[in-house]
Amino acid sequence: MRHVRVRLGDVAVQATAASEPEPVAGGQVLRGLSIAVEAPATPRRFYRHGWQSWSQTRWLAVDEPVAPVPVRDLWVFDDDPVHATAARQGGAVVGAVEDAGGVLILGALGISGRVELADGGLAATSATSDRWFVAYGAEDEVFGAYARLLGEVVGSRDLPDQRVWCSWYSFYADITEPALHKVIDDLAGLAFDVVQVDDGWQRHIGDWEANDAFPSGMPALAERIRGAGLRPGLWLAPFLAHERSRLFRDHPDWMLRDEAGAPVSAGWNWDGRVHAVDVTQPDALGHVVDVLRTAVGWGFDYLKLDFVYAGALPGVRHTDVERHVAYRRAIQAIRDAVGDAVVLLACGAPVVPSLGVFDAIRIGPDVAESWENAEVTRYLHRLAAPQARYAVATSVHRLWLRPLIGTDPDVAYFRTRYCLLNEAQKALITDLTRVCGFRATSDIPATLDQHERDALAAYLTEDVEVRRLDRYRYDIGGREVDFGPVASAAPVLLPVEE
Ligand code: 9PG
Repeated sequence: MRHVRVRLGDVAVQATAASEPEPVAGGQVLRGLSIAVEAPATPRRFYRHGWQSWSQTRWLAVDEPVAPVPVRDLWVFDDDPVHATAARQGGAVVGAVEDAGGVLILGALGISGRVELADGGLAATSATSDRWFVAYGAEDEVFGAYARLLGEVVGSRDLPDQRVWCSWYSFYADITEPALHKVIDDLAGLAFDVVQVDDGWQRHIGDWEANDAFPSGMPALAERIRGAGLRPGLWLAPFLAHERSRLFRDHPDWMLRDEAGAPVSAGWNWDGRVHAVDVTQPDALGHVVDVLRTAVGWGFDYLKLDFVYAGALPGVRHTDVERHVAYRRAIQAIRDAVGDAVVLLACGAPVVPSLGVFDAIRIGPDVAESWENAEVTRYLHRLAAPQARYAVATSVHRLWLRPLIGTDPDVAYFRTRYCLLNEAQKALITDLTRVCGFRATSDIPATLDQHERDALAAYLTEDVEVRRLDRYRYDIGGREVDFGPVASAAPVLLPVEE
């Protein structure tokens, strides 16, 4: 490690690295598994980039206190559990500080790393990448330059704008064959591309076969969707095994283990504990790949792969590779098996390790038919829990990913029934889907009144141009939309009472 001087446009900053800086388009590259860069002026804000889809991503004030999630079982849903109790603010792979003159970015040219707010600058470490991009200037320029380089290193994929009907945010897990048939029929005349069947069709988390609510089976459902002129989409959580699944019971040797030999927890959901499949175990990976090949064989060529952070959790693996490398090899094996024509949407996914393999990724937590779950944020410090407000806030801070992958900000709402969002809140979510080029809803046509149905129909066929004006303001078809009041507000996080 040595002290080096890094010239970044008009300024020069001090850094600690293993090498002298090497100039690249838009900035410099520093080498080392551990790097520190001083900001040219006193930082005011820190850009925290959350580890996985749902993880809080935003510009924090530098004096915002660190507020860990006090419940261990929730860590995996919120961020990288390895850093859940870190003393400093930090994020995954890339970070930045903003001062009065511009933005200093420090980002790994690789799939993993941690960037923390340090005294007067940024400090970073990585187990997989010893090359870091550093630049100083306007936010869109430094993030744009980083995205281009990252794309060269990890890859990117193009996805045309999508128009998706997804079952989750109306039916939740209570989907049935007749209910979906009715929706498919009622979607006639609405210009959707995809009908994506979400959670609720499977026997169990891990047992990826149709349950009793789908008596005709999954191929018949795919055919029904295809017959309506739509692309069949299916949700799976292929790296999870519920404690009561057959997968977990029959294949204990396929589970990721901790140092003591116990199966690693991937969280608590579906009324029980879920465990992580060890995707480096060849038979386990072979099984996962078979499951997805089977889903494609049923006729589904749009797959939403959810809770896939489970492939990158810390633990003892069959093959001793870094956890993000394990994840990436597994998703690459899936891509190789299903081919390029299948759309793969990542959800609950470590973001940068998903680039180049997935076509699209959820870039924020779940929306919900209510704006905010104040207890959950205040007392549990959870910004990754389903709530529309933080879904918008996190997604807005991930738009720099757009050149590398399709960006899914979750669904828009056109309905008034079964929805507590007000018109302004619904409009803001809808505008975000326009910026993202990913139009989705779960609204059941039969619950919409004529006016709402017309609005949905127009939304699906509209051709609007979107132009970024600044960090939070966009021109959307001639209207100026400001995400700032929602995206930049600091959440109220109360201290945990002893
Ligand atoms: C299906 C859902 C939908 C949704 C996904 C994902 O933090 N949490 O506890 C948490 C639970 C569920 C969740 C996200 C976060 O939702 O994002 O679109 O597919 O699974 O179960």
